[in-house]
Amino acid sequence: MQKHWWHTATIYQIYPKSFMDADGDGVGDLQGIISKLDYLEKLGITAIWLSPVYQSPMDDNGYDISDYQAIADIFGDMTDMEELLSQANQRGIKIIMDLVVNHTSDEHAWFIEARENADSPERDYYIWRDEPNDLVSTFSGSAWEYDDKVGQYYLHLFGKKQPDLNWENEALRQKIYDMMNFWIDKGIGGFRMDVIDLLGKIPDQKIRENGPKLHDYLKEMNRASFGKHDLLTVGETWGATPEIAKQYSNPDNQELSMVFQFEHIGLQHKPDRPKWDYADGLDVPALKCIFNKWQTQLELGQGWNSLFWNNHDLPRVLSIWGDTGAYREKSAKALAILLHLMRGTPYIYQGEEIGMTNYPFEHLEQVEDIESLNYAAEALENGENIANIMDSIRVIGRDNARTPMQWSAENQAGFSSAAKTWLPVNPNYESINVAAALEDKNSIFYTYQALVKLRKEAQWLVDADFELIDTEEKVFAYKRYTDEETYLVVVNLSDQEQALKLTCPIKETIVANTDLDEVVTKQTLKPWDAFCVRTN
Ligand code: ISL
Repeated sequence: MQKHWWHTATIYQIYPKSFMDADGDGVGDLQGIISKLDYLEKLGITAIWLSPVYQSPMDDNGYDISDYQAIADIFGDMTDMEELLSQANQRGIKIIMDLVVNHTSDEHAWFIEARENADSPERDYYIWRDEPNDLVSTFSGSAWEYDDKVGQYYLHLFGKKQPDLNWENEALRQKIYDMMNFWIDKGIGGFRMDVIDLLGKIPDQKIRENGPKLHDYLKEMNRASFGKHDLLTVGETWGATPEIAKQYSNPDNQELSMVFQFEHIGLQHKPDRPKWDYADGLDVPALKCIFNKWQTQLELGQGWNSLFWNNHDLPRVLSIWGDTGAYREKSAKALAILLHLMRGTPYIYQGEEIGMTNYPFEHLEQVEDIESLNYAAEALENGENIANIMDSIRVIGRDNARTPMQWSAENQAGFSSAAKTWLPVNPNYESINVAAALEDKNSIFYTYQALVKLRKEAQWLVDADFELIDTEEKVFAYKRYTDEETYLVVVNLSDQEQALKLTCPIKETIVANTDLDEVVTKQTLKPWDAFCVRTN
């Protein structure tokens, strides 16, 4: 198998509005990110996945792009972007840009032209129909919006201000590849591809994900842009199975480096229910089955996994699956150890490395996220009571991940000098913040730092096979083994003691959040105990 830099990389996701505000307007910006590169270098990450910083009316915080080759004023300008690239590269950190090409903003010049001029090439860049069908938007309501000027409906699988692009149009595809090359020429490290599995949609047949031409488009994109460079490409694919993930990530297919699969995230809500109908607690046996399937079915050389608990659309993992009370630090380390020692490329979402938690949202007025707001409006219309709606938003809403990064115990958590930030700072910032984490040698930060370093140095993390070990229900244990070495990872995913039979002698401790001698003597795991050892 050809080795790439991303096989041993850990990626750090930045949500620009919430990372660091340098100009004091209450919103994060590029200069803010630049000012924190030393911190990221200390963490050791190889690349930053930068959520969109392009020009945008910010209806969906930048996932609604009005110019792919310009920077949003709130974040800075192209000079700041170039400075970020060069300052990051000097520290050995690559920048992965977010590629949002399922849709644009309705304020993109293409859409404006498409609406105004029936004869323009741009008209066919979007998807117009005389009559809507019953496709619904991910952000509630019909996926079709009537346009007065055109006298037809356009498709929007997300917000009304996010019209879907028509990938059947060859000229449009070429424009996208040109735009990708513009960024590649600037020296970026790759692309994270927003809802990439929707590109092959056939709205008339109500096919959204995994349409028949999807992989042809990706092969074409690969040939026309990143294929000639050693870049990381990761597709967001909610509908991927291991079989589908191999189609994307098998090197022979020349499509993408890897995809984000969301099967484990599906455990956050009740089966076959909308995400708002969240599940109580973590179904550990189901989680084991899912990771076992992905780890064993994406064989080395035939596909590659990405590993994540968090992103900007998800609740904070500690709040939904970990412990935010007495075991906050321990459960954060346990979850990190579980994830980072599997095969794949791990992703850390800003604040995860210090154990940030959900925000205690109480009123709808505190909510900014379009998905949550549209859901609330629809649910209220259907007679749902506001307390239940707020309960769902508090547990699973996207703003939980988007409150400002907590840098210190100072005003606004050191994120901004503004009196009011775009989303409020979590009241727990006085104890949960970067400054405190850096001072404490036992903090979550240093466990992440150790895992990132291990990922860079330990070849077995790439090569070794994975085998799930049968244990107590709430214990997640697996082996990673090569011909020469065997590693054992054991994680207690509960706040109860668990019995453990450790039969092999321990040759070396790789990482642990607990006193291993005690575990061995008592053959018992304390709440949230986690470790990795080499057993031969
Ligand atoms: O989290 C989700 C599942 O209910 C959705 O909110 C989310 O829209 C979906 O995961 C797709 O996400 C991506 O595309 C959206 C954007 O709002 C998300 O932030 C982005 O990650 C539209 O561009």
